[in-house]
Amino acid sequence: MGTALSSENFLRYSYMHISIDTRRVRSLNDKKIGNGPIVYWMSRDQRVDDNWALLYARDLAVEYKQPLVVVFCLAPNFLGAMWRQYDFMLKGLEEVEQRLIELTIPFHVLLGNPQEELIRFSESMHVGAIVADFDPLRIKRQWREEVAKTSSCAFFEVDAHNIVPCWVASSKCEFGAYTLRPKIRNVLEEYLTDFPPIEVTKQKAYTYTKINWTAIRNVVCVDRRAEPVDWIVPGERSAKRALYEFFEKKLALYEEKRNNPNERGQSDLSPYLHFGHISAQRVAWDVRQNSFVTQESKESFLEELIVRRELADNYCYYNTNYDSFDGFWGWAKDSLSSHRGDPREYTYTLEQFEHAQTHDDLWNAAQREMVRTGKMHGYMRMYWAKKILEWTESPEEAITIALYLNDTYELDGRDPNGYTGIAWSIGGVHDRAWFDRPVYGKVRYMNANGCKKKFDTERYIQQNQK
Ligand code: FAD
Ligand code: FO1
Repeated sequence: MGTALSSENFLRYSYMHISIDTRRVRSLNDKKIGNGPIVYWMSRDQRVDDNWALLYARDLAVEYKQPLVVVFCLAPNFLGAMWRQYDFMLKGLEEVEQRLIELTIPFHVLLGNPQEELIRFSESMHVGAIVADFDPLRIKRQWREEVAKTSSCAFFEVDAHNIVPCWVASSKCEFGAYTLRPKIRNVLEEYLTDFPPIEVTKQKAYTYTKINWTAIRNVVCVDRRAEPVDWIVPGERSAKRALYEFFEKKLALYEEKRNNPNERGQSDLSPYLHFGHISAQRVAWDVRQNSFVTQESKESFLEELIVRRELADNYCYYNTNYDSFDGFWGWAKDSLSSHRGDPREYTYTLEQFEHAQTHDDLWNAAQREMVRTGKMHGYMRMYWAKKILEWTESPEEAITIALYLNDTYELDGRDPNGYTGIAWSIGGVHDRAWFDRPVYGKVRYMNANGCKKKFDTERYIQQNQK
């Protein structure tokens, strides 16, 4: 578990020109900053602008008069990601490289296991300190803890993803949005600020060999069950364009349209937020500055962007069982277990789900939308996951199938939002108990009639025939 900068550390750095709020920073080992380059280990926040981790590494480099270097450790097979997600991510990283060349900041992509590759790299370069960005996922925590323990230099973690740093917002797993919201609101004004520009003095001894992206593409997971999609362009520049397009065309009607799968009323920012091509703080800051939209439209969007998203990080950070039945609250585990023996009117195999071969046209349409576009509409994700609970033999099987399909086809998959969305749908996490019913127990039930009352389901089915 990281520690906030100790008072001694804080004092040691307090004279530094720090452009970030040091409550975003935690030291993960007790090593001193050595006499060598400062490395930003980019992982979750794959962007140059509006990146608190990069800004902190820059501050250290300036203070210690050391070169600044950015490193990305590329895992050839990350949590079952498909070519769809790798293609999106690698194109975004190519743009990161172009931006870093303009700033004369060397960029290295290390292939393989970070615990080995990053250690090897930092030893060969006699690195003075490593700055990592925060990510609550188990695999990332293992990576960071392993490197922090093994490395001979100082190791810091910066929450560059959340507006209110995860460990500041709350020190425990929250029951729901209603318990986290006031904690975020209490400190939001301290953290929801604009960003300083990432200016660096041209690094004198800068020599750089461009990365061979073709060679890299040839060694990562090329499982093509999920092909790249063409409706969204990866990278920092396109993410900013998408944000301003959302402002112009959709933010004003977000509250009204966001839950209608026949309208494209959502922002479509989740792939960019997932890969860190844009900062949620940038989005929130610019929404706030936007004077063309009513306050309630802004509030409705900021509730999802800030409270719901940070609640997901809270769930994954403070609940190590975030991707399993054991992570559910007690009432849900008891209730679902008491209905294990209930007869299921329909049951389907993973293949039948994956190929949209259920009896339910609406569910099949949602599955096809996800496979075809890499982004199922947010409202349909709830219905989609709940029906997997209804049509499998156990909640454990339901979670396994939902996670597999979500993370195989969604561009924004393998994200705390996904683990938490599935835990909400199948295990009632962050939701309340409802009246008891077969199979679901007290977990909220959803059915096609409920959808019909909300939107034209026939039209959605027609739009997603293939
Ligand atoms: P908008 O409505 O424009 O919202 C803007 C941003 O707010 C989103 O990008 C997201 O960061 C945040 N947000 C919105 N709704 C939620 C929510 N319910 N929970 C957490 N954050 C939210 N989101 C993912 O990023 N990856 C996933 O793999 C994922 N899987 C999900 C699975 C299920 C079963 C459910 C119920 C939800 C899942 N979500 C997931 C959450 C949500 O559906 C998506 O974040 C949203 O649909 C993304 O589209 P958007 O960016 O256009 O959303
Ligand atoms: N993060 C990395 O640091 N290295 C990777 O090779 C990597 C691959 C990857 C592939 C698909 C995907 O959806 C995410 C991937 N990530 C990788 C993690 C990503 O950057 C996000 O940090 C987390 O998934 C969100 O918490």
